[in-house]
Amino acid sequence: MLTFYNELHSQHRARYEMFRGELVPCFEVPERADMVVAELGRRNLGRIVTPHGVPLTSLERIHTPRYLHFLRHAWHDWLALDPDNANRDAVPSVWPVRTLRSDIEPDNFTARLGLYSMDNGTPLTAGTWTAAKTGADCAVNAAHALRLGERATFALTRPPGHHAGADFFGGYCFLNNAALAAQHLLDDGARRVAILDLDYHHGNGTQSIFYARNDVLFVSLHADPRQEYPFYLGHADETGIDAGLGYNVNLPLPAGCPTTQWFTALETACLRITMYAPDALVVSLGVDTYAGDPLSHFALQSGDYLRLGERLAYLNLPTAFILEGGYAVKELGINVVNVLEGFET
Ligand code: SP5
Ligand code: ZN
Repeated sequence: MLTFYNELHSQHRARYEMFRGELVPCFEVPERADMVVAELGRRNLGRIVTPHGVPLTSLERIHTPRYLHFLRHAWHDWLALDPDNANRDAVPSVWPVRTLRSDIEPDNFTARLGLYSMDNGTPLTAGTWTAAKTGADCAVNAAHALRLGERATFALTRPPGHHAGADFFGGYCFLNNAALAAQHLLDDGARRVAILDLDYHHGNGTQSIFYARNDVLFVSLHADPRQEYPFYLGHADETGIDAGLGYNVNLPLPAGCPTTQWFTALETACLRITMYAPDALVVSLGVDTYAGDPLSHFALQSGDYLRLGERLAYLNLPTAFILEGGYAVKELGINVVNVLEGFET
């Protein structure tokens, strides 16, 4: 499987995230991607290449110009507040919730940080833009390679993307790599694209981006948002609006549910995708569904990821895999590469 690797991912290296009123070491660490590269090297799974840089106009197909402008300049603006900020990550602390206005962009950096984010657990660092942009390059290149005839491709990148919306970051995500890949496939001639989101957490960003559209089917298996992040989206009654009505499918599962229940929901998802008859598939591949994941409460074992890959191959679609979450760092490479290997065999 042709892999596009973001060699600059480690430029995004956040120190601490807020958890229960305390700063704890970040879960989303550079070692995650390193583990996947190492495992790909150990198994015989095809070439690993560096992506070509895509123009900002490709990112503007999904993200708003003012959000992209904010993200590109955020570190510079943060340093302008205080040179000592070079040793501190920028963490949001105030948000325009109900009754407050979000149509006026404040001058104040702290206020803009809140306007363009959804939580305080996603620090912005010196290299965040570089890492996220190169990751988006990987996703768009992975999509493009499908149009050039590859059966399947893999965007090996971090930070992840599926929580990022058109104009906000959060959930460790800054640019929505899966959405960028799907949009690129459409811009390149595909009529319909399905996105299957398998991360433990609901892909609120991806859902919101395509919610009123019928040229992208979004199907997600995730922990019930009543119990788990992102909390405020991902319920089963969210089925799309306007032209998009019927093209958003959420399959929330109780935290702690057995793996048989997860695979039953996967079957429902696969049948819905087959009915849609898309030209291509984008998989938001989070493996925080693993039993040993420190953030999550599903029970998949490493061997289950081989079975998952086999089921996805049976859909018989050109497929771009995009790495999302997964925080059991030691087993992350094995679990991710098991999906890819299961797909190829
Ligand atoms: C892409 C992705 O998987 N994002 C997940 C974002 C989750 N953010 C909330 C994390 C809450 C921290 N909980 C710590 C539990 C320690 N036992
Ligand atoms: Zn996740």
